[in-house]
Amino acid sequence: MEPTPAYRTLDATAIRALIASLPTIAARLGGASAQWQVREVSDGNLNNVFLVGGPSGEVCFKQSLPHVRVDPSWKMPLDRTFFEAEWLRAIQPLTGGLTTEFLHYDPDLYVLIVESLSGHTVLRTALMQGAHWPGVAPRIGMFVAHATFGTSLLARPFEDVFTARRLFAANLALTRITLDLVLDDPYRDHPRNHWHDPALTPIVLDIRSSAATLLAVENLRRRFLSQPQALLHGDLHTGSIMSTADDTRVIDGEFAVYGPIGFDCGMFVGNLVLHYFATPDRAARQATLHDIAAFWHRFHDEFLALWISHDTPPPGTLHPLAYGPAADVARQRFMDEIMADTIGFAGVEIIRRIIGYAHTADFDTIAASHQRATCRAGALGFAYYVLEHLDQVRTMADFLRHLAEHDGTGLPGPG
Ligand code: SR1
Ligand code: MG
Repeated sequence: MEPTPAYRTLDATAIRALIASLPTIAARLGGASAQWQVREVSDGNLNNVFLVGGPSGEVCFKQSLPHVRVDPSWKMPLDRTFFEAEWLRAIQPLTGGLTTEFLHYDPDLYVLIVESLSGHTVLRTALMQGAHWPGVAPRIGMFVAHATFGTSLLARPFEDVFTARRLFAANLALTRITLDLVLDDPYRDHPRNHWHDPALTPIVLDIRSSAATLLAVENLRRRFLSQPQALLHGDLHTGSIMSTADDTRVIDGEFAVYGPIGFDCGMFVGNLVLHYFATPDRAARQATLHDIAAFWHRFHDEFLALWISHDTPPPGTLHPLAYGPAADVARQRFMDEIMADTIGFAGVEIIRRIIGYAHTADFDTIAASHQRATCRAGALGFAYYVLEHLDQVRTMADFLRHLAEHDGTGLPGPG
């Protein structure tokens, strides 16, 4: 897709001028536009992001670039802010205060303006700084339960769901990125892949020659493309979450697409596992195990509660669907399917963050390079084990038990 004639990448002066033309947002900032501070905070791989502040308030200003921000030679269509705006409009009414407030979208400039969260910290950064906020993981469980249940056929007439599926099915460029970077490239030679230490190479070669692992990945790839269960965030890593101890927001929904619910759960769990292996002490690792369990239980219980309350007819009325014991079994099967997907997608997320294109900063806190390599090898080996033994890692309890037992970090034990 070529930029429209009106498109140009905006600098601080142009950002002030654009916001000055939007009375509601200008009023939110207060004062005269010349006074507004424009601060670039671009952090992700794809877009320009600025915080624009005036005497009375601040907003977050995001603009798509015609290329990947961190690699201008990788050309990209601009429509990702459109999909992020549509995702926000779809999930905000469902998820209460767990995301950012939508303020404005400009379809010519591909600009999205949302509430600023400058008092919050990116969750990955907070975790790397040693913060432990036990409320965050269950809040993300609530977020995923409400966002996915509320956009699924379980909650909505098929006409609404099919219309939304058609809209988000056009998010081709970012869905292609997910397919390539998460589900394809790490399992073959590709120039985008890289890893930091040659000590990881034997594990990479083992992964690529393990029939069970490749079959598991192929199955996940098929499920990602062919199970449009609900509207996904599509990139729910710890860099897509901003938090304080008491307030957590999911941001950056530009990868939104209909897909299997376990994809979002697996992205979040996979990133907590990366943090687990990068964590310098056993008490902190224990806390991460609790976070993963707390996320999963809150997601599971909330999703089921929403479903049961939606299916329960008011007293004295007839309900069009079968319910009773058969409905309980059907619900349990669906939850088990989400759990299996969660485990599988967590595995591929861990692998791609260590040997694929887009790594994460979690391991950068470990000073010694040999120890960084050992910790990365621990995470990679764990994900490989999970994918190769999905028949034995069938529940989140299995997953957590294997994680706790997986002693591949090379870090000192207690005492
Ligand atoms: C080229 S985009 C690379 C990665 O950054 C995004 O946040 C997604 O995780 C994507 O896979
Ligand atoms: Mg992002």
